[in-house]
Amino acid sequence: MVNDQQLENVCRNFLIEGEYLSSEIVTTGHINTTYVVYFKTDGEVKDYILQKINTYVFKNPIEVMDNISNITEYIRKKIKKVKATAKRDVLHYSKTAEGKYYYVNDDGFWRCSRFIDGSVTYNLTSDLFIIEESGKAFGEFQMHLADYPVDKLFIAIPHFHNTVMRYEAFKESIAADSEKRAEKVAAEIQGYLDFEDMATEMYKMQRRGELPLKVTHNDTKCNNVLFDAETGEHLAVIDLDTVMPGLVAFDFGDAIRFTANSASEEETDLTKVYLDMDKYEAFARGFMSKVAPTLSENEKDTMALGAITMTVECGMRFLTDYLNGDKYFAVAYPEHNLDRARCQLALARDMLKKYEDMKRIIKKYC
Ligand code: ADP
Ligand code: GN1
Ligand code: MG
Repeated sequence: MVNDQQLENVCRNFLIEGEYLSSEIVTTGHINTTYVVYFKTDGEVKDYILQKINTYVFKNPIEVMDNISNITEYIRKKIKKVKATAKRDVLHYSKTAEGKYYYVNDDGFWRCSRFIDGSVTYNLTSDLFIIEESGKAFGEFQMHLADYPVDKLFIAIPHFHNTVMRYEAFKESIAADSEKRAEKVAAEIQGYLDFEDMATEMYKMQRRGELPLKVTHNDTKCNNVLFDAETGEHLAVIDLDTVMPGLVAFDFGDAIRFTANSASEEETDLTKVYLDMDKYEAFARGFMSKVAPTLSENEKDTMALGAITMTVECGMRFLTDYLNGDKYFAVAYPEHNLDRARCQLALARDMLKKYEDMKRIIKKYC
């Protein structure tokens, strides 16, 4: 943890003026460390988001920031063609005196953006309007970047949604068993191994040329969209570190596993964990309203499989991290990653039961 003095110092390096008031830590994300900092300028309170990038996860943070500044600029230009201002629709990062979008000190690698006025995020919501809006937000995001020059994209985390490699890493962690935790979680390990054929199918289809790579977000949790606090309409899509070539259905699926879960990703009472079909349909309606016209038959047919794949992949990543000693995801207690892995497994199993219904709903919105 860094103190107020240190946070203020970082902000000054991003040329923020005025009187430093206070800060709060934001704990929704599992990767970066995020603070809201408040300043007073000309009698007005202004808030900023200050983030310390996790350089264990993002090994090339400078390239990641180049990506993000290029992407946000690209989206800003598109929005400005149809709207007077893009202020609340896309992130705006601050520069240092040297014109850089990052600042490095002994504490780490920092970036700073304007807090988007009147915005809120949700970790869990039953409001179907909000859920449909989040579908529209991620669908629109893909459409904005549909013609983005792919060769300009830096690959922040190679093989991010390569489920074949994710399974290999999982099996290596089981074999190494560095924390002596494997025996205790044998049932969960078997549960994930049972999904291997299904959860690696789409990656194999892509390799065979049956599914195209497009510019995707790759981390489509509901808390990576900002919503207008009053109207609930979607504003900016945030957390752009993982924008890379990927499968459309993986963006759909990752959102479903988070947003259409009846419970939160952290739920430990597994009787509360299931795929909520109303939430599923609301997200599908929003997302498909933006992307459906651009999809091939294979893409449409694998949308629901994308949800099962992302649920299995995410849960297996939590379990892998648990076996490795919790090095990747931030944890609040020793069994945290195991609890998260159990929650995703319960959800994946419920999706399997509802698979035909999930596919039927996609067809309805194609
Ligand atoms: P992480 O990679 O750790 O998930 P995020 O970039 O998603 O980090 O930020 C974490 C949280 O901080 C978000 O879920 C959101 O609540 C808040 N947040 C981030 N950027 C902004 C912003 N520009 N305006 C308002 N809230 C923001
Ligand atoms: C991480 O950064 P955050 O909390 O939005 C992770 C995602 C996982 C998610 C699970 C770069 O997302 O891949 O799906 O946790 N991001 C990275 O909650 O690994
Ligand atoms: Mg996030």
